[in-house]
Amino acid sequence: ASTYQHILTETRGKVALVTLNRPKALNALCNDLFVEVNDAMKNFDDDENIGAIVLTGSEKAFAAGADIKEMKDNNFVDTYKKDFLGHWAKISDVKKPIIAAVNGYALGGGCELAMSCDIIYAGEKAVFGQPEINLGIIPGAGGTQRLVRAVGKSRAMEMVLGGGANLTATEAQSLGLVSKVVPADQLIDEAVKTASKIASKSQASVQMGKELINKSFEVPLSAGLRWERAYFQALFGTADQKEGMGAFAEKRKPNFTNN
Ligand code: CO8
Repeated sequence: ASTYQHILTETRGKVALVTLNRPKALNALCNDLFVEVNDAMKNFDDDENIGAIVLTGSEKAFAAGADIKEMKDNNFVDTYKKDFLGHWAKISDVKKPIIAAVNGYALGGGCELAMSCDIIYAGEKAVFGQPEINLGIIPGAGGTQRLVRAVGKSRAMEMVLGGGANLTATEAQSLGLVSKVVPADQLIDEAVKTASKIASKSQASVQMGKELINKSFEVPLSAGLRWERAYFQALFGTADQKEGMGAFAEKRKPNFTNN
């Protein structure tokens, strides 16, 4: 039971489900909506009973971008001084894994929001695009950075500079942006299934794995490898490592307790 205006939240076992819910505007990401997403993510990140998060929208739209009507009269000085939409980056501070379950349009900020998550699953009719150039602007939350890493330079240039060349779900999968495509009505269940599996592991190892994979985009290989080894070694200080390896040796399933 949430008190949010633009999103819905629920839990399914150890998985939290956050649903963007501004159907009349195709989940356009107005400022207040993003404040609510950040708040929900922070609460679930702090909740010891939750191990992974699924972020989704509606069957028609994951999100059709930042709210154009809300920002159309903004001027430079204000957007700069107030760091307009800077708080969108907070989603990257979430330590628990987030799976984006994308049905329908993921355009502009919607595509960028999906790319800020850790895993993307798509419904068969999902559409990914960066149409900002058609509005006289450019992507502002990863469309020129994360998209290139996911789909390569040539396609990213076509999408960002031409404002078209949208990716279908299967194209997005073949390029590596998306890891699974499923029928629209099965998408959330499929994402929750994967999230549940992740949530059954030891949280410290899951969170370190997420942090390190994200770090691979930021630091030189030698630094990333050194960081990885240090975390790997650190995990021998956890009870869950003893449990995991002990269970293997005893031929039983591990029962992780996050200690
Ligand atoms: N913002 C505000 N309202 C929107 C948006 C949007 N992005 N997208 C759709 N809506 C509204 C429409 O205005 C319409 O409202 P109304 O009924 O009051 O007229 C309602 O949603 C339904 O939309 P349509 O009638 O257009 O539905 P269609 O099925 O005909 O078309 C489309 C669907 C193709 C998705 C179409 O709505 C569209 O092109 N939307 C805009 C897509 C777009 O340009 N997105 C990029 C926005 S810019 C951006 O995201 C920048 C991110 C920067 C992040 C910076 C961080 C620092």
